[in-house]
Amino acid sequence: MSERNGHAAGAGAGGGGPTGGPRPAGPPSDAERIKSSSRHLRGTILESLEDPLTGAVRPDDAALLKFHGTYQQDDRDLRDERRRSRLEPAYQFMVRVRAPGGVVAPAQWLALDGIARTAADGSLRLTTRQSFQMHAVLKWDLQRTIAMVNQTLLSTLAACGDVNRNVMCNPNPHVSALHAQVYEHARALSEHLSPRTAAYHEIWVDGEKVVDSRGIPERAGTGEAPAARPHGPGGDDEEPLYGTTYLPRKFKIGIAVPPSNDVDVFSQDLGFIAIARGDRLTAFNVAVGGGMGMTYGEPATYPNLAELVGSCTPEQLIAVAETVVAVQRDFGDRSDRKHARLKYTIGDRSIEWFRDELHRRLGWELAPALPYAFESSGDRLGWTDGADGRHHLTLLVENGRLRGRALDGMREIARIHDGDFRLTPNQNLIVARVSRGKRARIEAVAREHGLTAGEGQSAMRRGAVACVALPTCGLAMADAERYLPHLLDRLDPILADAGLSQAEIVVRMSGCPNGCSRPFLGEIGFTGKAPGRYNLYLGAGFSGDRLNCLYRENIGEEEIVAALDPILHHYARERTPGERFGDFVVRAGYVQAVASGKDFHAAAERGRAALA
Ligand code: SRM
Ligand code: SF4
Repeated sequence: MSERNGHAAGAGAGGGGPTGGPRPAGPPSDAERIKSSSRHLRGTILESLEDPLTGAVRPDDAALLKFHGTYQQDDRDLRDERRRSRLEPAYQFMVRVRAPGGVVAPAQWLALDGIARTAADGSLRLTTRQSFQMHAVLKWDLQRTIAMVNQTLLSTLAACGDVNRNVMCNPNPHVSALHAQVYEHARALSEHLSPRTAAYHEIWVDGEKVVDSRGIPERAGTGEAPAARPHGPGGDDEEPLYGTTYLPRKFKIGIAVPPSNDVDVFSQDLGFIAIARGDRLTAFNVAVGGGMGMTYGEPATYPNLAELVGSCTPEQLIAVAETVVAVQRDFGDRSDRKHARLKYTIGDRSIEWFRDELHRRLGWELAPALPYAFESSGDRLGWTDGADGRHHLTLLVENGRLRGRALDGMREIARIHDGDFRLTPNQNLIVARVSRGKRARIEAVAREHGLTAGEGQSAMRRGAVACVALPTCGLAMADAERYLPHLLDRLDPILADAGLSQAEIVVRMSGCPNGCSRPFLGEIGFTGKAPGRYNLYLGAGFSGDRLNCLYRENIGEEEIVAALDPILHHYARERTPGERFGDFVVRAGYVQAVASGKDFHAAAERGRAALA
């Protein structure tokens, strides 16, 4: 790597917005102070965990805990009641597991199932980045819970925080030799970009209290305070890539294997598109600067799709990823967290600047991007046959939540299964590599427990994705996971009436504009505004290659149904052969085509003007 963390030198600070150049450097945000004084993520987490007077941790430690894969939350359904009873909020922790490509073994499934039942709220949440979340873990159980995750040879380190997160990858490694090769690259990337801090093991795995008799944190067993040791915990070389302040913001990588764009490769900070000759992986196209989150009323924030900057060989993949991360580390905005993702670093300077900087640091140039074609971003539910004679069953998990009978069913399957499990980017679940002898039994157990491939349901429901939102998410403005099934109950009869029950229309709902369900890539997208009220977006590309556009703002259920009913009927009547819903609503003039992230708000304005 040619350059070290330069944020303090003011290289960061981007962001003059659409028209021009990086913003002048502002003072580092509070998050930067917390990171830099944390001695590589140690902070006072251990003391916070041991404080018997509260179910919460200290605010700085709550920020640091994210890097360790856990978020402090409180049950928002209970907030008012607890306030009235003069009790502190019902503090609890969400624990997120990191599993590159979403792959886990049956023994790991059983261990996570056990944790969900004994330490969490009895559910397992499959996430939109192919990971697991467990909710409602109490502070007193946190160390035990994370230790148990590690005992299964999984980790929570870097599941959250200002680092590279779970590396996504098309989850069918056994369908072809190509997928298997790509999965190995996802694992290697995940490992290479993992933080190196020893704090994680000290706190969660070794379980030792790392505070000396004076209350000064030290590395267990050395008797030496960090300040005395330049290269010990907290020393500069503990994190060769991330340095003492890690990245300016979260960083996400996904690898797509065409024709599937299930990982929504253009929503990633760094997206790779596998290019193959037959079953042999030959190259990766490289796309940079994607992201979904924005803030209402702040047009300088916007969702964005990553742009292609070239291609590399499989052997060059890690060098490219590390260098992209390093550029963002050194130039990302460290003063305004709403402006700190790679999409703004590039947006403020230009994609040409970024490519030049990447090439300069690599010392060689990416080759031109290679041709590829995506067909869809959805999952193929039901049974598929692998090249190795094994079978794969993709089950529909509504909004990724497994509890009750469905969770019991999966436990039964894990007990008999000798292949593995794969979480999909659409929150579904693949029972992968099922041997011929076990296929009938697994299918029977699934059926007995109501686990299906969505037979008999509308195609819209089979492909729908909603984020967690209420009651656990502290940022939610409206329900998503708990509400989307109900809204689909209202839309299903309209689809049936229009003859669209089996039309694949991508629907995504998020409880706020942070976009955890990637709602701006929904042909129909919703983001929460207030309880029961949503923004409605239309017109994304079916395979995740165009952002959608705001169609109606802050509307409730009746208005949503009233808005969509005529459009769905219009689509049913007047679509051209093969025309996707997202393309139709643009052609029919319901919304404008969004050309890029910087055009996202302007396109909505153009649409309003056109309708006025
Ligand atoms: Fe997310 C924050 C849940 C995928 C963009 N996300 C959160 C938090 C941690 C709320 C918080 O900060 O307090 C949510 C916890 C809710 C809860 O109670 O569990 C949360 N995000 C999720 C998950 C569980 C949604 C789901 O239903 O599956 C997904 C976990 C993924 C994982 O396993 O790692 C999840 N989040 C995403 C995605 C989709 C993706 O990565 O492909 C996005 C959009 C892509 C992107 O990053 O731009 C996403 N989450 C955000 C943002 C907005 C970031 C931004 O740049 O503006 C936030 C808020 C923030 O970071 O400040 C956020
Ligand atoms: Fe929470 Fe908003 Fe993410 Fe939904 S989109 S999980 S409401 S942060």
